[in-house]
Amino acid sequence: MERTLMVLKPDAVQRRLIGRMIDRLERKGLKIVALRMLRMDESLARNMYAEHEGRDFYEPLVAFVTAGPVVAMVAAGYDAIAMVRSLIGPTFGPDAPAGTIRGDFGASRRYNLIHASDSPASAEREIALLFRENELLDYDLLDDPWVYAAVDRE
Ligand code: FUP
Repeated sequence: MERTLMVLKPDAVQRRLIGRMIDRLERKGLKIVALRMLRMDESLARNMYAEHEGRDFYEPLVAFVTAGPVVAMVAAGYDAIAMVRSLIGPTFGPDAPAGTIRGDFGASRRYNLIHASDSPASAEREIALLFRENELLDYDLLDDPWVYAAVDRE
């Protein structure tokens, strides 16, 4: 199983969307293995988005994600990284198709509601930034045998 990090950003918290966003991940079949609410400080935000340092949107992005509480979570599932990326949709609401989180809830080119890891390497790095290994829970969900068939587990 793959693990991926998601951050429900300050606009999602302020707009009372976190329940509906988590619901979409759960009903897809993803298993939440860690979840906590926090206020990102500047150094955590800069570190999380280090690959964008120097870009014109970097400072506004850091200001945005530190502007209020966020919900950080780790989900596990087969192919979880790609699956979550397709659930959240393209970076900005105006471009994101209906049916995706950003497409259904977002209308901004700055406030884009959710972050999700885009590769196994970034998932590993980002999970370590926000959670300790012993905070990632290892447990079974009773419906897993009906969420995934044998072919999905190969
Ligand atoms: P995504 O992976 O879809 O979250 O998007 P990127 O990794 O390309 O960008 C990371 C964050 O930078 C996005 F959430 C939003 C922000 N960003 C901008 O504000 N302007 C841009 O032109 C590109 C990204």
